[in-house]
Amino acid sequence: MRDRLRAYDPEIFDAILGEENRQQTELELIPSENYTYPEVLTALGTVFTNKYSEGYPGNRYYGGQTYTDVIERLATARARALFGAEHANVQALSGAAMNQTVYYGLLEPGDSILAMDLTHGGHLTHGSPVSHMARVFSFHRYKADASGRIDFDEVQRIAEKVRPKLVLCGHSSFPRDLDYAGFKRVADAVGALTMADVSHIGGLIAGGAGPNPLDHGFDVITTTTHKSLRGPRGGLVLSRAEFGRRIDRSVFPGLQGGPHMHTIAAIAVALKKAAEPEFRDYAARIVSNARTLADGLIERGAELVTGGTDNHLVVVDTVASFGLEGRHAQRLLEEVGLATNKQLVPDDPLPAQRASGVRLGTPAATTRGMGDPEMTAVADLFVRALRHRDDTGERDAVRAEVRELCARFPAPV
Ligand code: DSN
Repeated sequence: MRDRLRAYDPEIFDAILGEENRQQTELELIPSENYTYPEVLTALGTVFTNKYSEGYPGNRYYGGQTYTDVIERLATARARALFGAEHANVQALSGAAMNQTVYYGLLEPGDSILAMDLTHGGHLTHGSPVSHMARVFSFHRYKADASGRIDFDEVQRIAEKVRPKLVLCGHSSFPRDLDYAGFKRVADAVGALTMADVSHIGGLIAGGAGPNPLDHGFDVITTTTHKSLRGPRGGLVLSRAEFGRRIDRSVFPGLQGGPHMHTIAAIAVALKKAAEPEFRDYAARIVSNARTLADGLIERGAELVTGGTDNHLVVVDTVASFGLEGRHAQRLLEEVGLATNKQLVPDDPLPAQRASGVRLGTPAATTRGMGDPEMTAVADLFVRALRHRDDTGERDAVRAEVRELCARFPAPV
């Protein structure tokens, strides 16, 4: 099959080879990225991409659904079992659609949503002013303190003022565990629903390495499937049974058309993998690797947002640590083979395209089999790359060490 593509479209084929080589020879430290399983890639590249399946198993708009129903039933059953959810929808095309379906399904336009401040780790789809969601719903914000603790008396004061219909927690750049019971108490006090977007930490929850909001009575959790879960790009909406029908109708016909059944087949495979005992070990190693990486960075003088991590990521304040804007740090790191991304820090005075920090995460490095010694080495390489940015010899040495580390721990690409 690859030979046919190579012969027919060498430009695309060469770009695929180039990307495979980049993923193999660079160290992926972007916390939202990972290497999926070969079995998932196989399921993705199948004839299910040919099929339209609007609707849900047993109730579709088109015929020919014998096998699509098989995979969607398996995917939803596996998702429910893995997260302990009463209802699962596996059709959301990815994270943004996934979160929109919850807002549209459970709320009315104009309703208030209480969500985390974006510079403190909240996400674009949690009502960033540049998103369409901010034109439809009224978002209000809470923050964490410098250690990452959330003051729930303050959250409650805000909630009493803005009377949210939904209390939303979750993050794309917050290195600490959240106190889900605290959010639930606030929501109950003002009669709001609760939603946690656990996209980054879905794999940690599935593997028992992080708290599960559903254990604290949350109404809905959402997670993308391609981050710590190691699946294909997609989204899960997991909820209490009473919201299942509203969520399903919100996904289809509310927001989306035909589900991507090849993706759903691949999600089902990833969920089967995540239920295996080895995945618990993997999830635990993601967290222990992040702690070792954080310790190594702190020992070398880097300043971390909240001073450390409980999960899979760390945020380095590169302005405070190295006198470098995040965008410049990202470029310098990429030049030596360390893939990171610039990141706002709490109350960042810089815009997102410049940012005062970078975000690092351990899911992909852990997939490569790296452990504590390698995380300490990565902390060292990271600091040397930024501190000795004007020293060509040192930067060449760092680049060579990154390549050697990647060669010793091959990525499954
Ligand atoms: N793009 C993902 C992330 O990097 O966190 C979520 O939007």
